[in-house]
Amino acid sequence: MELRDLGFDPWFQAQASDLLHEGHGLARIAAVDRGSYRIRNEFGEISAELAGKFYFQVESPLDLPCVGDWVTVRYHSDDTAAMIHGLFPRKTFLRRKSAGEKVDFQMIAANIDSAFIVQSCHFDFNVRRLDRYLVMAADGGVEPVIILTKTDLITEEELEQQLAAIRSTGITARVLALSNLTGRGLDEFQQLLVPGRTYCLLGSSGVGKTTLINRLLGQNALETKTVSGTGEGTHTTARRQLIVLNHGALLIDTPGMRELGLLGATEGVNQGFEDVARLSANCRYADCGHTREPGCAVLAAVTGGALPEERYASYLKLKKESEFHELSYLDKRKKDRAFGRFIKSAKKQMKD
Ligand SMILES: Nc1nc2c(ncn2[C@@H]2O[C@H](COP(=O)(O)OP(=O)(O)OP(=O)(O)O)[C@@H](O)[C@H]2O)c(=O)[nH]1
Ligand SMILES: [Mg+2]
Ligand SMILES: [Zn+2]
Repeated sequence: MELRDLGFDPWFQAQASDLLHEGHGLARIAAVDRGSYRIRNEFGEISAELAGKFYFQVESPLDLPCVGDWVTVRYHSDDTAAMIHGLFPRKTFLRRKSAGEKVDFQMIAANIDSAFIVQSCHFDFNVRRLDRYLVMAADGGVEPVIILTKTDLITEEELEQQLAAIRSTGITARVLALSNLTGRGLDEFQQLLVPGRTYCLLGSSGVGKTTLINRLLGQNALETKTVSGTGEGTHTTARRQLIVLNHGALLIDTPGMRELGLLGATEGVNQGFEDVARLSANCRYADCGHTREPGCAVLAAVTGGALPEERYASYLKLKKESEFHELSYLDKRKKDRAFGRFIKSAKKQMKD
């Protein structure tokens, strides 16, 4: 296997001369487990740790390597372990607001070509939540594909209704319905996967993300768990993990997300709502908030029926949350300073 097969394309190649020091190698983060890492290179997967001096460059948790990242490493112990020295810039990323009140981002995965936003047709289906994931993907420059699982548990009519519900909101992402049980849609899914490209599975717990990967691996390589009757999943997948499929596509499995909070930049909101963004080009005022301004083309579209009211409502809700996030950015800086103090004391400990 070559680095190119792991996704090291010309974009990363172009940065390598600046980052790669004599005696160092290149590897991709395959998993993160409480400060220790698994990295993947041409030869396989090994353990790695952050080099002490790495901490000197870290200003926020986002500067730490996450699954999918490319790093420079120095090998030791006969190349069975490594120290991570440098982090490549991220071509794309998936991040979310950390759980709880504090506004801060958490990296989910980096350098993803396509995100599979997975919802189960059964219990889990929710268009508003889909929107949130779509904004998350847009925010990080990742192409989204919607995957509806467990079609075996609903009728064809119900499935048609769900597909129609997605289309009627103006979502333009590709949608694929499948069943891990009957195998419906699996061929089509497999055809989406291109060797050397990286995919990330996102979605609630219990929707069948890991089962889908197991179907592709052709064995029960990864652990899954039966969900309770209400569809309420217990978290089975504990960590994010990069898996190399036989035919060469790279897939990242993630633990289900319980809560999907704020997703980020207003820009992301606009990208998730291209229909609203397009309409707003005709608003009288360039900074129109689309709530009560005279000459607002978005409001006119709602009144005229061209823009569904629910779609408008979820746009407003997301926008509000996003603005809240931006206001809270100063708070975040404060937190980053606290994090800086933590790093400083870690450095001090290393010197002692
Ligand atoms: N009926 C049916 N059950 C499925 C399907 N796909 C997965 N399941 C079942 O759903 C349960 C949960 O599947 P997992 O693959 O563990 O779900 P997950 O999304 O990986 O969950 P987390 O790892 O907790 O995020 C298992 O019992 C699977 O057998 C499907 O298409 N149809
Ligand atoms: Mg799982
Ligand atoms: Zn407007």
